[in-house]
Amino acid sequence: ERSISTFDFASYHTLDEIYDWMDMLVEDHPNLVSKLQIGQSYENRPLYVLKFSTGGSNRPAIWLDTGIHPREWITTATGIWTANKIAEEYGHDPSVTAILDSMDIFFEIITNPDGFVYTHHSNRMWRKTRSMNAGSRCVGVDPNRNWDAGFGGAGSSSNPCSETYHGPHAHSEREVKAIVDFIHGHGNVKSVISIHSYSQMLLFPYGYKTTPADDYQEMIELAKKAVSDLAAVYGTKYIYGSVANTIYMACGTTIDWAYDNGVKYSFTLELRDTGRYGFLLPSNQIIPTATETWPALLDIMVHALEH
Ligand code: ING
Ligand code: ZN
Repeated sequence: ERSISTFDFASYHTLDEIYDWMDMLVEDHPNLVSKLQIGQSYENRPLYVLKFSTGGSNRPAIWLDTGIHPREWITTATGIWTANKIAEEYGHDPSVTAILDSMDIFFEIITNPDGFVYTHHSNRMWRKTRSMNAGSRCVGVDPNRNWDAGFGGAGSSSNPCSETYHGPHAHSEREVKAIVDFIHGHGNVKSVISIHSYSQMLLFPYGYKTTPADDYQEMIELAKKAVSDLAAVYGTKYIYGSVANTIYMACGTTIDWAYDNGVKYSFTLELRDTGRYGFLLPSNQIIPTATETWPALLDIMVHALEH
């Protein structure tokens, strides 16, 4: 019998297993969770988003995504645990309850399904989409360099064979365009949290320039609180700051596009670890990683609720 109670949150799963889990979550929480399709991938897979909502119409919303870079398996696994946690805690945890009493949460767990499948059967280290590049034998575009925010600049490549290839034009990738259209169409998204791994960082705009964002002070204070609450769980240390000043210049990223399009609280988390296992984080770290990340996510979501 299919049941959420037998789903193993401590293991990495295939695309089909995760799609089945999504349906189970919806079945178990029909008044809270629904599944939307916001588009199709290059290889025509559905792009599903879990919607957590207690009603209203076009409530202010929080967007979360995991797995935009498919080799970052810990992000997808953390996304599954976190979505389940949100569903379980509504009506119990006061912060989750307050958030969902006036906001909606949209969660894209498998943001790059073609790449995710590719990491399972061909190349575990795949980062990009799986689209064909005209005039090149190399496949794929970096979906975190494809956004219309400083598109094509420093920290992205015009070479289709590069891991950071920005693509032929902004939003060329269906997986990116689907989110752009969704967020624009929604019009009331207050926070975007785009989850990557690895390096244990909490990052915010900008990546395409080193000048501080207008809301720099507010973001740095929120980030400081979030990493401190994360560290309080198991002592895991995160650093925080703007992308350009903390990790490197990066143009065409999700959070810069979101911020420049009116989403004030736009953050990226880079989950465990700092390089010992890197993208191949052992599955016995899934639940600890998700557990410590949870208070940081709540801090950002509560802040978006209160501001
Ligand atoms: N790191 C991110 C990357 O795309 C990042 C870091 C996140 C840069 C958000 C800019 C904005 O390079 C990984 N590991 O993907
Ligand atoms: Zn990434």
